[in-house]
Amino acid sequence: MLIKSSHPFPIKPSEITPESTYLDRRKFLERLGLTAIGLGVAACGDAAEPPPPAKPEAGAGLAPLKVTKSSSLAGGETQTPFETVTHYNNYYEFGTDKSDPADNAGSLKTRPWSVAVEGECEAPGVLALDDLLKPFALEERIYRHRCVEAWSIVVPWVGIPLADVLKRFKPTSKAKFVSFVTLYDPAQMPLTRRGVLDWPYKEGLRIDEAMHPLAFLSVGMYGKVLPNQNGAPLRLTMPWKYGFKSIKAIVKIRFDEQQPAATWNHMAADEYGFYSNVNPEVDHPRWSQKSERRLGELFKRPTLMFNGYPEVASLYAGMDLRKNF
Ligand SMILES: Nc1nc2c(c(=O)[nH]1)N[C@H]1C(S)=C(S)[C@@H](COP(=O)(O)O)O[C@H]1N2
Ligand SMILES: [Mo]
Repeated sequence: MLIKSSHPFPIKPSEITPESTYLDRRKFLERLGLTAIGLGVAACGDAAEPPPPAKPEAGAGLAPLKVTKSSSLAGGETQTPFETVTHYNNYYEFGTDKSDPADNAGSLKTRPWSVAVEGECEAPGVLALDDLLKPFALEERIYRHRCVEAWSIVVPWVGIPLADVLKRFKPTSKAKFVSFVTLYDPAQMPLTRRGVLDWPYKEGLRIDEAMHPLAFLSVGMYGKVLPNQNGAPLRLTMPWKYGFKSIKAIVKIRFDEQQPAATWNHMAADEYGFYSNVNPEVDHPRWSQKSERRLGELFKRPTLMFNGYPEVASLYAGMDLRKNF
């Protein structure tokens, strides 16, 4: 979803391109520490250079979280290093380059934080995040996470099944969908003033998708509180859907009767469907979805149907997944 121009306003769908294109290759290799090898740059002659200052421990300063259980739900695949997952982000409120969120999101104030729950439910309300979380034990879920741009990571998230949280608000029979809204605070997110997306960032799910046991609300990862660039203090984690469904910094949850607006779907409905299930058989109009690059790996690997979570298939029984992409 990289946008070519730095001031694309108004943006055209044709200006949104996948990250892993030629232009970004250099940066991508740098992140993997491969430029010296890949470009044949010799490291000789640098003997006089002082050693780089010792880096603080990854995630230092983030509070550790107590988890009651951990489920390995990525087929035993290797976890992507914390450093990679925290320095290669999509979070357009803090800039459109992959390194921008790590540079810019640190100043977001994540406490006090409240979440408004409204719409078709018997017990709506505005809750302090800590009160929202209080009744629940935190668990760890190791999930694959695949961006529509055809890169992927494996992350040990910490949080709560989304269904457990939603049930607390007693959705009525009219609640056919659930929508989520990100904080929109231009004072804390100055780059939103450039336009780029139609803020606040919004996403939505059908209620049965939201109630599926794999649907997850994350408050942490790698055993610690979420870094701001990864969506602190509360983000959705939908492992069988493209990454953009996993909305960050949630301030509002709403039960809807009608299908809600979703940011990327609204921006370019022909490119980003409402469902956005990972599907190697349905290409993005401008690039293939058949394979992906796991960050840290050199070669592409095949993309799996529903990102390797076939247990969600029954949610879509009888649906034409080419039409409902
Ligand atoms: N509010 C908000 N949420 C967002 C985004 C965003 O730009 N703004 N980007 C999405 C996209 S495209 C992806 S791939 C994931 C990235 O999550 P990560 O940075 O934790 O890997 O966040 C999603 N959630
Ligand atoms: Mo993404």
